[in-house]
Amino acid sequence: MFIKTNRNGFSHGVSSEITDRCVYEGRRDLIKLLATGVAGAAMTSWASREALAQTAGQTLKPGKLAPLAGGKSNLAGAVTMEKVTDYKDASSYNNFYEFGTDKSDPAKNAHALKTSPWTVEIEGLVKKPGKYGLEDLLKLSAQEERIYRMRCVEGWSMVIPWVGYSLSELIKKVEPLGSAKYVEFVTQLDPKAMRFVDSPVLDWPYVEGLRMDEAMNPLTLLTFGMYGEVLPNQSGAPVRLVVPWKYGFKSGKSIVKIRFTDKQPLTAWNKAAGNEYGFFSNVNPNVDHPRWSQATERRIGEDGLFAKKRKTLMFNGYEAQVGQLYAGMDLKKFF
Ligand SMILES: Nc1nc2c(c(=O)[nH]1)N[C@H]1C(S)=C(S)[C@@H](COP(=O)(O)O)O[C@H]1N2
Ligand SMILES: [Mo]
Repeated sequence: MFIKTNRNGFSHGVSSEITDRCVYEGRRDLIKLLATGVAGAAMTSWASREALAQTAGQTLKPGKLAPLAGGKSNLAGAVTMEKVTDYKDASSYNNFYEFGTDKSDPAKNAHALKTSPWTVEIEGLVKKPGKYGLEDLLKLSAQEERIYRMRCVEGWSMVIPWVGYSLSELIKKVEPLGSAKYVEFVTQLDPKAMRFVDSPVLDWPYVEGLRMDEAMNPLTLLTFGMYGEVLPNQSGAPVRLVVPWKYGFKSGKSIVKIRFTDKQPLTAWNKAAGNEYGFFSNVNPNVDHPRWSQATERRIGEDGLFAKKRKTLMFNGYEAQVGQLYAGMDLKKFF
């Protein structure tokens, strides 16, 4: 099945739920005004009132972790006016199989992970390989808060304010060779802290990969925090990837190695069940998982009696930003 295309080669059917940048920046201004106590006068438009209600109830209520050093709140990239998922849900309903396969296991067990000191090794087809300390990575570029919609292959979704910067910033600094076509992400394997890694569910360490152009897309976020704080361990502390147009498993947690290669990386899920989890794994309502439909999703926090399932959006709603990466590709074949 091909994605619907227009004359430019890709569809611009953007969800009305995604707002443009100026609306969002308006929202940020409102928060600043709120801090100085003059918000009332500014609350004229529906959007502002919506934003205020949302922000007051959500983003200002993080967890109890340290604020993320250098984390800024200037929004960039695709943002959404959808209700931000409660911090409590985002930090207690997780997939991090190294700590158990139940959604509540990571929050219970991931505290055992030692996240400091932490280094990320850059290797492979790159001019500036080496070990980069977390502090160096944090300082490498200005961080931004970005609210991204996340979609898991199992059919649930969340809306989370992540803090980090485009992975492309790091990639540009380490100068990959022209022969580098893919980026492989290797995550932490610490059998003492990760009690589930003696199970054969996956071939540990958890490995993920992106094509170079996907890794360079500005939406791909090297992520250090969420809700303005450092990442809780269960969310992939101290550094993870967030690739919002792909199913959640492409967003590797607790990354220790970034390798530039000319071959498509063998990823953990691809090895475990290649017929179910393809390398691309773009969110696509038209391509079902062999065992279930991907046409709808359940937003975590909305699972009350009357909560409707939502229709899954092509590329998770980021089609305008990433659709051209796949122009001409048969997405049923390259799922
Ligand atoms: N190292 C590692 N990273 C991982 C996983 C994992 O099991 N181990 N699970 C993935 C899956 S399936 C999803 S849906 C997301 C979940 O991220 P969240 O818990 O922050 O929502 O993390 C991804 N990254
Ligand atoms: Mo997932």
